[in-house]
Amino acid sequence: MLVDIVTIFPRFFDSPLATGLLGKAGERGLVQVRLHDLRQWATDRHRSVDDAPFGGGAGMVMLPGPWFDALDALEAEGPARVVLLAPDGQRLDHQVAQRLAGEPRLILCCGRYEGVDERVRTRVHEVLSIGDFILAGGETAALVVLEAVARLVPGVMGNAASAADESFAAGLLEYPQYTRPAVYRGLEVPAVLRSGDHGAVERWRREQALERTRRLRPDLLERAEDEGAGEAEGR
Ligand code: JA5
Repeated sequence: MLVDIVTIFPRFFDSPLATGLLGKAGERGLVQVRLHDLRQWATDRHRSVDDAPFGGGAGMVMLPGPWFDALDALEAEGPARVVLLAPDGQRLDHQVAQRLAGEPRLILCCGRYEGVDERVRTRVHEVLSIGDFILAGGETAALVVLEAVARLVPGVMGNAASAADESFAAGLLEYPQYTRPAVYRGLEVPAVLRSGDHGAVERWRREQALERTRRLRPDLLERAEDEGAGEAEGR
């Protein structure tokens, strides 16, 4: 997968792209990320990418020109799914991440200031949000999208992660995890996990995942039911 990121802060992505899963995916050529400074498509001698809003009001709005020229240049290289990060977008979830992971190429557009000129939206295929809060710009949201998507690209992660993904895709939270020591400051690891009875461990984990989901995220269970993932409840 190829991911083009357009931003006025390309260096924002340096450390995350060099680290951990994204670093390894880049090294292995499974997820290639190219960073583009929006200012390279600015046209005045100050390389401006923003101006005051028509109608007045606080702050600045990103100019349409640099965005249209950036997308003209990048799309001339070939087809890509163009995504704008903004608080009014579709909420990112596992299903959206899976859909994007199947795309051969994404262009992630990161706004700053008070946002981008509305006309830029005529050039994007979809708008995504990572939650109901305001950020200083789209970069953090783009990074969240990138990490959620990259780990679903075939070959980026091993089988253990795939199994956990299936659990989330089925609409359940993960079961509780423990490692050594068996007793830490008086806090005990549940006996079943040390019993050696793999069937009992399996049943306990499923029950815990279900109980935890019911208690903390009942909305996930309702959705799993709607989608016919009833086997999660033993049906
Ligand atoms: C703010 C100029 O999904 C949460 C998001 C908040 C936020 C995003 S995405 N983009 C911007 C922005 O501010 O461009």
